[in-house]
Amino acid sequence: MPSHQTQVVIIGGGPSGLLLSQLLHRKGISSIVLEKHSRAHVLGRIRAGVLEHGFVNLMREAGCGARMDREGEIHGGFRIAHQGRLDRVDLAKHTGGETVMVYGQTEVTRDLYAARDAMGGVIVHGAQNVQLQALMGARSYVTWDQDGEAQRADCDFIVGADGFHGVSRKSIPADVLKEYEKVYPFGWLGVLSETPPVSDELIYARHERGFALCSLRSRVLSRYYIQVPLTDRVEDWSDAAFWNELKRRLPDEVAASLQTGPSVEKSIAPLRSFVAEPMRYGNLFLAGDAAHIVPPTGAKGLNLAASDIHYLYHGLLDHYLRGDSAGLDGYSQKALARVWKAERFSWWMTNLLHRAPDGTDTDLRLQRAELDYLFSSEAALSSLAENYTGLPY
Ligand code: RFL
Ligand code: PHB
Repeated sequence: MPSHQTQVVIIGGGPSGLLLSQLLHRKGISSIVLEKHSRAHVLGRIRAGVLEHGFVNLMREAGCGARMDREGEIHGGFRIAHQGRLDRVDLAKHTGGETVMVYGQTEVTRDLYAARDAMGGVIVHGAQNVQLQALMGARSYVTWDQDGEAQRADCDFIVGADGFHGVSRKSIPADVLKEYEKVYPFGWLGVLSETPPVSDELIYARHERGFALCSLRSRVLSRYYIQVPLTDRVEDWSDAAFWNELKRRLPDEVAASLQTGPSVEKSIAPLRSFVAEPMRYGNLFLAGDAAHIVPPTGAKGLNLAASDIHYLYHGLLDHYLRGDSAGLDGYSQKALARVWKAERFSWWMTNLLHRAPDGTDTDLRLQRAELDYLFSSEAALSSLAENYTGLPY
């Protein structure tokens, strides 16, 4: 069996895994990334669009920030449409100057792949049947099948960055792992279209017919979402039906200026809050979606992956460069403290803006009161802005 030696095996070639391998490589720490799918498949997924400054800084630190800084858009605010109003959340004003960057996860991943290639980073695509071994041993190893041939890599540590459906979390014994989960009774239908965005800033809309979101990737590429029942399938939604429903949920002046076009991607994502504890088991460290999922309303999924990677990267640096394992030992606790705060915020923002299928009139009035309070209180706006731009690492 071909056998490889490395310091860290990273399972999953999504943004978490690629970012960590890039950061480690620049400090002389070796890793192998094992990705189940092809590069084209990974880059075909349309996901996050809003980056916190912490993520932006980490990309720069990884030497991957040039195109993001050139092409990404700085957003100092966003809007919330509700009860016929279009209110603005001034992020910069309420945080003392913090902003977010609008730059798609697809582009982030593309930049990370380019950087890994330029440094000669090892990324194995099409790694099948990945198995994590000897997690409690002095050293661990990972086995997988590549083009029908069994492979093995020996390492000090394994990082499980293989997303929600990956194998890493499932390798932690059930009596050690505690999972917290809340599944929401609706999903998001998303459409990507090669049309100019309807607004310079994102618009989150709360409407009797359900939530809607107008987002963007660039001046010529827009991303829109509408809340749909979990029973809906993508095939149920023609482009025309999507645009029609989106317009009904937006303020008239916004709907009137919406430019529609053929969808270049259309998908439905379920909404879930999920946390697995602990995020470490022996030599295995979980990071990103492998350990936690947030509903996308607060735009926190990818950003939480970045704070995990930040803690893990510094823990590994301290271990390898200074022989100090305190960072690794404290990783799970430190990461989870930030994870739960982002879970809370994402849950709050989801409840604020969605129409629950079993919601009562009382729920509706409470939701309205929450929105009225938000836009009448500097303290409430500051809290929203602080969380949206990202809590400190
Ligand atoms: P990823 O991106 O899921 O990458 C994990 C990688 O691991 C691979 N993999 C395996 N590899 C080897 N062996 C196995 N057994 C494997 N199993 C899986 C997968 O092929 C994949 O390439 O996790 P990562 O890197 O932690 O990154 C997290 C982000 O992708 C995620 O948090 C966000 O995209 C979440 N999310 C959003 N976040 C935001 O901040 N804003 C958004 O607008 C937003 N929209 C979304 C989203 C997630 C979505 N999903 C998961 C369906 C929209 C969608 C539709
Ligand atoms: C997106 O552009 O895909 C996006 C933006 C903000 C969110 C969720 C998704 O809260």
